[in-house]
Amino acid sequence: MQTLESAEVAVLERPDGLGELPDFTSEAYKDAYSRINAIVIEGEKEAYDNYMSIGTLIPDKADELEKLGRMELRHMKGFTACGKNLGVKPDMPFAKEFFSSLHGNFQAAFAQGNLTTCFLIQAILIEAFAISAYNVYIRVADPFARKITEGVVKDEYLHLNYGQQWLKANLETCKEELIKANKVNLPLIRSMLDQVAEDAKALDMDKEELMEEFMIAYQDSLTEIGLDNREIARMALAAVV
Ligand code: PL3
Ligand code: FE2
Ligand code: FE2
Repeated sequence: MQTLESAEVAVLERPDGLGELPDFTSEAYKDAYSRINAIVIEGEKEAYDNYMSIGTLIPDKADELEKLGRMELRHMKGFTACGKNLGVKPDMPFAKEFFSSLHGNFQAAFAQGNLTTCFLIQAILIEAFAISAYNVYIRVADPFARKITEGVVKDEYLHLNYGQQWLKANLETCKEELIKANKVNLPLIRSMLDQVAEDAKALDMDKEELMEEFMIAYQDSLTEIGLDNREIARMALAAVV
């Protein structure tokens, strides 16, 4: 596949009119992209596995969950193409390590049949993290990746919504577990964001913007699930204390 070379690339404007897009051919950009691209590919692959796992715990919803899972595989392929298009090799061992704590917590919850924690980790925390990252990335991505990411982020809202609906329908019995699982796992998302911030910056993605987008998706989803403002504030505080 043909890759981009500096000489061929004209300076492009951001779609939001806030200046120029980064130089997608620079070594600094490609180096950071090798880790970010791997994180996204690994995240989509694990999302597929997680929805398939959740499906085994709710047999009458297994078909729906498999549909969500298959969307994640499409996302994975899309982001793989984005890396190829820039001539970048994704650093997959880095990405596996990046997800290992959260992955371990999902696996432990799944082994105990703890659907509340599984849905919180995959459908709320990971999807809100993905939504925040993709929304910010769309503003600074190369045109090829922007198109792909715009399609993906629409699906991620469906996934967030799916988790919300399940937690909402079961809130009476799962609220305590939800709050407990959030206390353990939201700090992991926070530290993942801290770890990725420098590489994200090299792609012109601002950390505060990422946090802002995350908080919007996260708090909206807790509201939708049926928690009140005080409960949401308490839960969100787990990210800072
Ligand atoms: C589930 O649908 C998706 C799981 C992926 C989570 C990825 C989080 C990404 C954080 C990295 C920030 C940069 C994003 C750039 C996008 C190519
Ligand atoms: Fe996805
Ligand atoms: Fe998703």
